[in-house]
Amino acid sequence: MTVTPLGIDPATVFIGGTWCATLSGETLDLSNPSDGSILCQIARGNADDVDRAVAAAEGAMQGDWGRMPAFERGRILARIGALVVENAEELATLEALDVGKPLTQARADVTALARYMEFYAGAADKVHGATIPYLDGYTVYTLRQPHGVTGHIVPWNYPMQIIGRSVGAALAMGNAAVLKPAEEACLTALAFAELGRRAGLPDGALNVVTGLGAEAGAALASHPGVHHISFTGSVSVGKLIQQAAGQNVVPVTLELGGKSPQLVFDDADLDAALPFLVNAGIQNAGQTCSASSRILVQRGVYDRVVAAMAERYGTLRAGPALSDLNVGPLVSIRQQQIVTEFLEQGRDLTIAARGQIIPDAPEGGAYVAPTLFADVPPDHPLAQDEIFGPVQVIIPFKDEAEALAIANGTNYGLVASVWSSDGARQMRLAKALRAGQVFLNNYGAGGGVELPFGGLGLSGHGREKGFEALYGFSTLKTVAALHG
Ligand code: TXE
Repeated sequence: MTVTPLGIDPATVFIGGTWCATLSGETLDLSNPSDGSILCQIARGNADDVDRAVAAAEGAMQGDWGRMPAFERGRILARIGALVVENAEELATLEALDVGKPLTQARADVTALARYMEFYAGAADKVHGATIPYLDGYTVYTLRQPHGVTGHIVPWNYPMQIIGRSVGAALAMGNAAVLKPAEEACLTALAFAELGRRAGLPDGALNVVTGLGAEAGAALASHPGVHHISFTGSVSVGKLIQQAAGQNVVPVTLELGGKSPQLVFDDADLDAALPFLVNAGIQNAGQTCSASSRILVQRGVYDRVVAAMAERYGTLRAGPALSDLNVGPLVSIRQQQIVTEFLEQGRDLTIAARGQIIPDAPEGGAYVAPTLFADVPPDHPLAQDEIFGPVQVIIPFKDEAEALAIANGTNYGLVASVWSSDGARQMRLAKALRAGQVFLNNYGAGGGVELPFGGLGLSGHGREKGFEALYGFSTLKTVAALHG
């Protein structure tokens, strides 16, 4: 099978508005995690290609793109959003094949990408500075301006969503973007660039260089012509990105995953909570930065919650992405190995339930049976480390203080949720939980593109999504005129 996203040769890169070969002509295999087959060859871009892409982006900033009125940028983003909707089924299929995501979940990602484009289309001309009252004889105001060339290093778990929130916001603010998608899943990044071209993005406003992290990614992160880096991925690479950006003293946005808890109190509406408890853990086979991998349950309802979650796990089926079961394969055999090693570390723990890999799942697929552990000590590696697979741990607690200590007892701080009918408790915990976002009696709030998103601690820093992202993708200039 050779896949051609929207008719594009996937072994090319997109630089200066043109699909072209890399300078080296080298390629990489892109594999299908559902069966281990090769989907196609992708370009193995390297530092030379990144150089060309950064130069093209700088050219766009000096040219039509840099001079374009904000409302025109918004119109182009709106056209991209419309094209995303027009090509929804092809985009969903590409994402499903490439990531291993069940088709229904891939379709939801297409919808999110379209929403990001709509949101940032509307926001493009609504970010402005302020006038500041000052000494007599002065007029002082601020200008919000783009950084210039922004680098976007994107992982494989939600390519479309992460491109939408990061590249969408950067373009809305008038930056010129260089996107380095993950080598495991990059087809929708290519499709996105093609839609941008068709929607009328000026040459160089968006450039895409596929390739390996240690080659194209590292070259982009350390490039002196890049003025802002946004990275979503592992903690270890996040640290490298921050160091590289530090060499050039440019700002970074890091979104590095988490170990996000849901706290279920005795007074919670369990019927409302139960679907969220499991879904937030197994969506995208648990390969979600905001996955809820820890379920903290108060003693009074503990047995009921464990039994109900176990029952749901018993119904989970893992199989090929296009058969659209609840769980797909992991993105790669490497990721399957990482998760399998975690499961090994849990061999002394209590397995409350496991889902099944369907019997006719292809041999070469990267499948892991969804696994639910109960009675897990809060300091166990499975309760501390990001697993990034369809694995959840349940931890009992006796009271609010203990729940809070356990919830805050990891080095991460991305998401937390509280299930309780006690309003005062909700408010106390919303303040005290160490997380970039806290959900009360829900988890994820449907993922709305309007909601700022980001973490604390090892989960990273900076905020993407919503209006907040536009501040991150811009710089503030103070202008003070002395006119007497
Ligand atoms: O991530 P990497 P991996 C976590 C998750 C997962 C683990 C490993 O726990 O099990 O990370 O995944 C690019 N300079 N998350 O190894 O390597 C790479 O090409 C510049 C959480 O796949 O961080 C890809 O585009 N770039 C996470 C991107 O970084 C480099 C999503 C992510 O890859 C680079 C993914 C380098 N030296 C993994 N090395 C989340 N927060 O959602 C790699 N890259």
